[in-house]
Amino acid sequence: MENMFNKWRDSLKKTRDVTFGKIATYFGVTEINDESWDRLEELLIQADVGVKTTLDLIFIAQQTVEREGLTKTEQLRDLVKEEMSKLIDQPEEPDLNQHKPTVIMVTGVNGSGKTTSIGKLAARYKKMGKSVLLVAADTYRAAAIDQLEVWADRVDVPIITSQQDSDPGAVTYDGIKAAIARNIDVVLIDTAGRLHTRFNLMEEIKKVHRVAGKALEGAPHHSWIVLDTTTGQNGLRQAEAFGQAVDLNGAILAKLDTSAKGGMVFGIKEQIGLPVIYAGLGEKVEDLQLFNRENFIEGIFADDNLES
Ligand SMILES: Nc1nc2c(ncn2[C@@H]2O[C@H](COP(=O)(O)OP(=O)(O)O)[C@@H](O)[C@H]2O)c(=O)[nH]1
Ligand SMILES: [Mg+2]
Repeated sequence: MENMFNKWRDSLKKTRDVTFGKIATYFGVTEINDESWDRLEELLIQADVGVKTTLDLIFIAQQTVEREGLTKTEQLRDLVKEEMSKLIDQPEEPDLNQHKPTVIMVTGVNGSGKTTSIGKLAARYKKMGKSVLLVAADTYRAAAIDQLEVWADRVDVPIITSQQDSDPGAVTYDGIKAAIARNIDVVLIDTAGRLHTRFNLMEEIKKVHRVAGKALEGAPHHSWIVLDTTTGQNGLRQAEAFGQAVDLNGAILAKLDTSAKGGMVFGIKEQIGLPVIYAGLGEKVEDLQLFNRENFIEGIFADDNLES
């Protein structure tokens, strides 16, 4: 698992350099005083952990410091790391054997990483021995359909598409029916993501969700939002808006490797109550990985001076 940790550590370099690494270096030699608490609060907020989560964390840490009589900031750092780890869950790989097909709807704003994540998931599930079918329900831009087709070719899985500007509900229905007819294990639905403030988009997403249930009772079995880590707290507000339209049950955190705002993971759990299931650690197919809590926490606090 050593290599796997290295991948996480490398991908989290920006997050570490800009924020969490500073916590690690700042806390080490001095006594805990008022200034340490202020500094900790400042660093956590800067890291996009979110105000509420930050204040909760500090409250818990202050209680523990008092109760256990801790005096060194070094001890405080370990405590913060431990408490942060408790704030997030270790997800399990979603069970794809419960339904046939398992229908997964993927939402999120334009550019967040939906299509790319779907391509990577298709490859992942195929490798796990599952048959996969893609549905191009982002019908607004011809380029969006093309992009998903490129992934279908690359991963070598079937895709159901329609003409540009056609009804996304109709292609969703056709896609699920085709998957049932072909005995497919997993259906991944790519959706449009124009600004979440647009009423029509939310209505459309609700419709795709509803139509999926008409094509197959209980579908979609999973509804995941893709969040672009570079958007930080803004991304969380997007998730809230999508969450009002459809029942989300998980998040995919894309572009963790290009962002310094990895602290967003904590806000996703606490502010919108969603587990992060997968994380995008890079551009390559295998770079979409099951979120790994331990690698994430160790990665954001890693000491770069100790690297070989
Ligand atoms: N570095 C990196 N780039 C990513 C990741 N996920 C997506 N991207 C890039 O983000 C851009 C937008 O992705 P796309 O899937 O088209 O977003 P969509 O509009 O939500 O479908 C593309 O250039 C992707 O290559 C990731 O995890 N890491
Ligand atoms: Mg797309």
